[in-house]
Amino acid sequence: MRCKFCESEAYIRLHYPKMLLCREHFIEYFERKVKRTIERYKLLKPDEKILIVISGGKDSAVTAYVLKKLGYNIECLHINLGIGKYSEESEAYAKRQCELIGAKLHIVRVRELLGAGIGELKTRRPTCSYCGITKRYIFNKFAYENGFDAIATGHNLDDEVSFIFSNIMHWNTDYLGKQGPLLPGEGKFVKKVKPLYELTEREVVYYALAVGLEYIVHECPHARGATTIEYKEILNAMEEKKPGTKINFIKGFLRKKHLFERELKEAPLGECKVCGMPAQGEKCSFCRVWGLEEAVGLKIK
Ligand code: Q46
Ligand code: ZN
Ligand code: ZN
Repeated sequence: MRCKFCESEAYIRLHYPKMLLCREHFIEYFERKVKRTIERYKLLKPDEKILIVISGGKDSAVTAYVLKKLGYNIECLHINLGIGKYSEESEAYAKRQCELIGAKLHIVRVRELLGAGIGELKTRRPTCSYCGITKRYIFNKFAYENGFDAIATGHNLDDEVSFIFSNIMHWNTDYLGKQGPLLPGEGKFVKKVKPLYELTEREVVYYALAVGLEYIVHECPHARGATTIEYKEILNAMEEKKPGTKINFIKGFLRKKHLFERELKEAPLGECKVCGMPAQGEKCSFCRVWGLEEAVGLKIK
């Protein structure tokens, strides 16, 4: 079967819009879509310094690859979580990806920084909960201390739709008012953007393969992704029956987002007495979880 635009063999069949594309034309389509997402939601300005948190997975690698190709000023950060072999492998992939992309890579290792890896800390919190707190703190503080204007993450359309869908199914609507492709910066919180917001997971996988990006396929041993995967499967079945379901769902959500904004429960933020970053109590959740009495420094030496 032939590409819609040339005589070459088709590389991918897109369902919405419906068309067959060869490898070259798919790459072009994908990059144009990222560019349009950035413009439509006013995510980035051409002169901004952007940090991309590279996990070793496909989404962050593709984000870095495309932003670099579109001419943005990017640098990458990999956070080694200290989860045995999984983290070793992730770091190796992150290094290889940044070599291929031609981007500068910074590495922060949780065990070196905090004395223990994720999963080894004695706390009542579930592992993924303090892992999330740790990652968000490190990438925000790293970006803040080193003068980055924005943090770009690899969230794709499927991640966004399944997140919103599952939260609505449980009427966990507290934070939906903050969801979207752009979270503006505020005080010591650096702006966060999602350039792959309108691209499906399938398109991201095909793009990674098309440009030769290798990525980790093993899951973190702490992952309990079953429910997310179930929601993604349900949404994929709906998409198959009615192409365009996902993108229309997300666009409708953005139009109605204001309905959830008044539910945002945001206590005014003070400053953490240990590290000076925004905090709801005396200490920020990161310093609390890790029992810190002294701030960790993330400034590049
Ligand atoms: S939160 Fe949990 Fe992930 Fe951290 S402990 Fe692993 S699964 S890496 S996305
Ligand atoms: Zn073609
Ligand atoms: Zn703190």
